[in-house]
Amino acid sequence: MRTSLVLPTLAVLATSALLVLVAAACAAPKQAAPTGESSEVRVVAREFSFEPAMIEVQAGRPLTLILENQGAVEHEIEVHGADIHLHAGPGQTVRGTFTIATPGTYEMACEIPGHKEAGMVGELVVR
Ligand SMILES: [Cu+2]
Repeated sequence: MRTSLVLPTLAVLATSALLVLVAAACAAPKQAAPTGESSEVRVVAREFSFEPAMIEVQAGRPLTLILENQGAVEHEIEVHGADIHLHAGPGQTVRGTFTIATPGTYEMACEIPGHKEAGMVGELVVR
């Protein structure tokens, strides 16, 4: 007669244990962002500007630069002093990941003839 009592008790215990596990999983804090996480910056190019015209990033950290060309002609981003160059045809979006080790203020410009002079310049600030 004892088994008829023991079995339901075990079933209840097992269910409770499962509920505790599920609750613990739900309450677990969100995973912290790993160090060295890349940052993503989107720059919109059109005739004849960059938006934003100033980008701020952290030295030694991967930067994914997205160039979205909303203009009617091709545009590019070249960062002088850093090995960054992206080129996008009209309506195109291109991306590249770069890491700049040295803090400083770098000039970025569209090097399509005449575009820089027309206002396609900006600054990349590395801190
Ligand atoms: Cu341009």
